Amino acid sequence: MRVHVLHHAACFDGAASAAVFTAFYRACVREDAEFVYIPKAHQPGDPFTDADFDADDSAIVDFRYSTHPRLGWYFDHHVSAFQLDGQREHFDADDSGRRFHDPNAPSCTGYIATIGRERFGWQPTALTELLHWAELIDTASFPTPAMPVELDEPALQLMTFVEQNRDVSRVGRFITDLLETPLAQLARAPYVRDVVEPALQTHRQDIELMRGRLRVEDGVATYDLSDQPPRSYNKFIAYALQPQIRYLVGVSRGPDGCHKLSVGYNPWLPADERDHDIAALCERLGGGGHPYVGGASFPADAAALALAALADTAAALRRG
Ligand SMILES: [Mn+2]
Repeated sequence: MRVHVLHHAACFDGAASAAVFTAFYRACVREDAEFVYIPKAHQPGDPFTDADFDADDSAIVDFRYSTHPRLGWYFDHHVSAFQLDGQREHFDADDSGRRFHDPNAPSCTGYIATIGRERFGWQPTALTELLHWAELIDTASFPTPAMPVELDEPALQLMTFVEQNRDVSRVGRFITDLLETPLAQLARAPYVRDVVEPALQTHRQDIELMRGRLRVEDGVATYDLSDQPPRSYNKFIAYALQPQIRYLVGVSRGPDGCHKLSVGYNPWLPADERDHDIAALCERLGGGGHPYVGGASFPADAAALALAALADTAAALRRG
């Protein structure tokens, strides 16, 4: 009895969802099932293939829906779960009792545990630590800005492993280990260190780079990293360096080479003290987002445009 588990790739909640689904399935459906984990990344159109569903049973967790006739189980909490024509209607018409979607669930990992408890009488008591961290990480509700930057907690090192690992052959083993090994012990495993150590080294260099570039004026911090090679940065570094700032605006080059304007309201300040709609500020620039965080993208050869947008946005935020 083989079960394919299709899960969001390179995301801690995706890996933890696959692990918790496995424990749920063994407890409530079939104890002797064997699991194959298949990471899925976003792409335009239908990201799934027939081979994804070529098993005795299948599940999609923390990722987009599929109308594939062989889909068994579905658990997701993304607003963007139903992107193709007819998918939402297909989901709504399903009466198997095996497909679940709640855009208000803080993490998909926690959502699987909740459905397991409420609908199937499952008690995921052995998974308390994993459930706690998956929820904290996916909602980014860290008690301090230092926590997601120092990355000292074993769970945050495992998050770093999931985000940076490029070797698909390690994924299945990692998900199995998440179920069977205390997080502190798994964070010390040699195959985890092989990925985490170089990532932490780059991250420490990023912290020093940001320390040198960050400018604060009237509670608004800005940075210009447009001269750096394309890559992604830990989005909390500036808040850890300057915890009192109200807004953060910066330009960097994303992994695709484009200039990326990032705008945010300090998530550690009270939500009701925000006096700008960041989504609206970014929409003026052809971007978008949420009231408290957003961004806009500019072509790889348009650094000047991106830096002008940075200056304009910072000036608007300073006017308060
Ligand atoms: Mn998620």
